[in-house]
Amino acid sequence: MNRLVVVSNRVAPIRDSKAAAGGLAVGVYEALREAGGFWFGWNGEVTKKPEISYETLGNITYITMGLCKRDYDQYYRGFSNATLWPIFHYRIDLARYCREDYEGYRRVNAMLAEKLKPLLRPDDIIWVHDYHLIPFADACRQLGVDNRIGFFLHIPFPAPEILTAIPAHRDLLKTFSAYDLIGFQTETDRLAFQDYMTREAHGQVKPDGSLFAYGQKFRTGVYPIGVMPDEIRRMAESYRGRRPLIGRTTDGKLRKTIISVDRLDYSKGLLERFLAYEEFLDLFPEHRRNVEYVQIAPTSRSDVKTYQAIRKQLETEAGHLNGRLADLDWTPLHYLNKSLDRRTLMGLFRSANVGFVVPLRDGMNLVAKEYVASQDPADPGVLVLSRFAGAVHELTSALIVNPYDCVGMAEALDRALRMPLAERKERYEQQMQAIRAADLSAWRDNFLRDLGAFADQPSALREG
Ligand code: ADQ
Repeated sequence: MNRLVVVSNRVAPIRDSKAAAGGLAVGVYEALREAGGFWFGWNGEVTKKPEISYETLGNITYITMGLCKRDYDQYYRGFSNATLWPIFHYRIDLARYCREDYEGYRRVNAMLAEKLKPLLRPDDIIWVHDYHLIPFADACRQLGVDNRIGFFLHIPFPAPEILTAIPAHRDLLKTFSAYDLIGFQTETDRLAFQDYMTREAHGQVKPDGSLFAYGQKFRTGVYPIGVMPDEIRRMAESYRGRRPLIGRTTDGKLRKTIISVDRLDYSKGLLERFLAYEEFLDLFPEHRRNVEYVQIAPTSRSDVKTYQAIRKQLETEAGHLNGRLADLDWTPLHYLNKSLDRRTLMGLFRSANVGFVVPLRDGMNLVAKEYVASQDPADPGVLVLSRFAGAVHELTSALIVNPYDCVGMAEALDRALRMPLAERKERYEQQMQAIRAADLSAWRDNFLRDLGAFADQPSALREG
């Protein structure tokens, strides 16, 4: 078995997969735990003297380093999160571009490639993750690295009309051709990428489905990231008996609950959902006092300006909603800016009647899958899901809503809360089938299988 080398922006040694927050970390960890290898990237620290450090836990070695302030500002806070993130989520209005940031982004990718190169063996397979590291393979190739290198994009890939708003799009997109395989969450994302390569870069789709552009042949594929449904269910079940306090009335009865869990990010549509919930309480006043909505949203990227602005808006709307509607014994909205451990989170999902997952744009959205996988099959809750989450391609029997349609979302909440048990069960079973068919192991195995298909002739295949 070839050794697996994973490269991702942020690397934090995982001591317990149950404690690891989120899909990327858990997925990569599981892949590495089986194959053995190392995980390479930034340790999350900003330091004057970035030094490499090594830590081995089981058969995974974590090789990490800090970033100096300038690199952090230009590569991470600047081009990755103030240019690429908004544009890839269709928010040109929030994007900021400056040449120095782009140069810093390229420079940090080159620096990381230089640090990685001496650690590589010829038959290592390199798997690079996400938008921070698009030019990473190109930087490796320039240093003579001939290993197989695959890339997986966790976020959406935008239509070329949006993408070309990045002044450096030509230089950036060319670097994709240094990969052997590029993976996307959905076919929509893959087609948008192919569209750019054929229309903007004058590339061709070969009869075998691969792309030829910039003098290179490379493959693309769709690998929807999944969850580990059995583990989630076990975690959720083990929470039983310690039912969360939310939803309890003063006379001990349980109110119905709606739950949302997201990083505090403008792409997640948090403001839109607060407004829709208020609309729901106005349109259907019979639900007042009988329902509570819990939004858990730990702050993220709080030193990027747009994130500070959205946080303020949410605080204002949450205060307004509760101020207008709450009573001594009823708080309609619980808004928590904190992280919870996964077991508690899965327990909360299981106890909530509705999972309200309505991002404005999302690569996949694992919370949607986690919510469904946490449910009690005998009495499952209802998933209300945005048509703009990648997960909608698989979870077709959720209640699908348009997050820009406030009244439509309010009506969906009403419908979800009233849905009869038989219908809830039927929808739940269909969603579980999809979740099992594309679980986390399938994501990892299919991607690595396809990347491994280049084993016999790595460089020959790469030249058209
Ligand atoms: P994210 O944008 O972070 O991921 P998501 O897919 O929902 O979005 O994953 C978030 C993960 O963090 C989930 O596993 C969730 O349970 C966990 N999480 C969120 N809030 C939490 C909290 N308060 N406490 C503890 N855990 C919390 C990016 C892309 C997505 C894509 C994933 C994986 O933006 O579209 O699905 O990567 O590819």
